[in-house]
Amino acid sequence: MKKIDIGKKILGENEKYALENLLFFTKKKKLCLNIISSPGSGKTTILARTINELKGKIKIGVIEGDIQTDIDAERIRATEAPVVQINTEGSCHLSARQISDALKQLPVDDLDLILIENVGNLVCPSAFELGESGKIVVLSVPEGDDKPAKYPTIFARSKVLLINKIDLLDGGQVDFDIERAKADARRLNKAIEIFPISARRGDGMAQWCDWLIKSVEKSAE
Ligand SMILES: Nc1nc2c(ncn2[C@@H]2O[C@H](COP(=O)(O)OP(=O)(O)OP(=O)(O)O)[C@@H](O)[C@H]2O)c(=O)[nH]1
Ligand SMILES: [Mg+2]
Repeated sequence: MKKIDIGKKILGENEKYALENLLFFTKKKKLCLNIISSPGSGKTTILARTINELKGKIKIGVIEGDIQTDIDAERIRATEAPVVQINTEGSCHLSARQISDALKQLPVDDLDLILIENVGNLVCPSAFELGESGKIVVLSVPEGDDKPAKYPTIFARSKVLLINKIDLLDGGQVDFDIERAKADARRLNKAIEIFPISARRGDGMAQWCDWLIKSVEKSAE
């Protein structure tokens, strides 16, 4: 009996669209970042705060990926940034084809930066390239400082690690050794940039936004 490797087939189709997306972003000189984390680590909160802090400096469009609902797109719409919601209907990650379709609904030529919020999951989205310029991994302190060691792939593949909810470290409500998380992430990925932030209170947002501005400028060269 002939064995069909379905996993390989899906990746093959995904890689074709990912390459098309990558060429699209390169040709248009746009930066596109794929934001990946566990559910609830603060991706949408970070996106909304980043958009508001960069108003007048960088024009940002957003692609929201969720299994169901347009709750996150509504939160982004409140910032007045253009946004497209994708519902994956059960799938634990976005696909490059979904991004290709969503791009047709965004005013890409008027944007400097496209931010993709992937489905909340630390594992599956790291295996599916979307054609993005880079991945951003978010780890929030209540999840524990051992996550880079336990889920290495996404930390090894990301350009930036945002350690979010550092406001919760005040008063010792949460045990999280920032130095341990940083050291483990750097062991996996020497080049990774790390920004400890609080999307709620604003700590570290200036450094993260500076990195975004510089990266957008580099893409536009
Ligand atoms: N204390 C604190 N809470 C935060 C911070 N950032 C986000 N939150 C809270 O964390 C919860 C989840 O935030 P979201 O932004 O919805 O997280 P998400 O990663 O987009 O979640 P999914 O899209 O469901 O994966 C919300 O109650 C936020 O208010 C932060 O910096 N500090
Ligand atoms: Mg979200």
